[in-house]
Amino acid sequence: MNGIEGASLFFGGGRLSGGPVERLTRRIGDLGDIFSDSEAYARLPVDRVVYEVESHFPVAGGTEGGLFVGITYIHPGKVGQEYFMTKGHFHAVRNRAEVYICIEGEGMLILMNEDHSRVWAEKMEPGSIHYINGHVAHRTANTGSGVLSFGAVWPSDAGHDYQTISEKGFSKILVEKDGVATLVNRP
Ligand code: S6P
Ligand code: ZN
Repeated sequence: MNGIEGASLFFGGGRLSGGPVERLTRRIGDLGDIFSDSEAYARLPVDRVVYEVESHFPVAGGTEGGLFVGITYIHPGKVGQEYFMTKGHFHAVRNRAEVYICIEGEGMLILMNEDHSRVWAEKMEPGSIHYINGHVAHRTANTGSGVLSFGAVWPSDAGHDYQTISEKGFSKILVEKDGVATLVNRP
């Protein structure tokens, strides 16, 4: 043995493999509280897949100093005029930052400050790298016609606060307006 080892994790062919990988699927039926147009939402099949996440957790959740890594795949689609998107969250430990690296597709990273007074977005395209400050809520939307996929790396003690978003939402939503992805005030 020469002491050289392969990586324990590998991303290729649109899939994370190698080390232990946890897979999560979010379907229309799981996302009732995030989309604004409830009539358009009710017309979609509850089992339609909106996004999938593959994550590798090398240490236990809550461990200080470790990192988690994941790949998110958002399918193309809209609920009314609002693009398919992730639930979105703050980190439970608010000062924990995160990095996203876009792999494939077209999308937007939607960000909101802690008192919900400001929402802004960054364009995601293959190769774009996004540093998400701690204290900032983040969600991603697929604005293209194919799958949007991106890698994420975040601290193992960050945790997720979904509750605040499910109760109050983001103060702006991303909709298609005259063919262009546009942030508008939440109706
Ligand atoms: C975790 C990181 C991503 C998201 C994933 C799904 O901190 O931000 O892996 O978990 O994009 O989004 P959500 O909002 O449903 O967790
Ligand atoms: Zn996060």
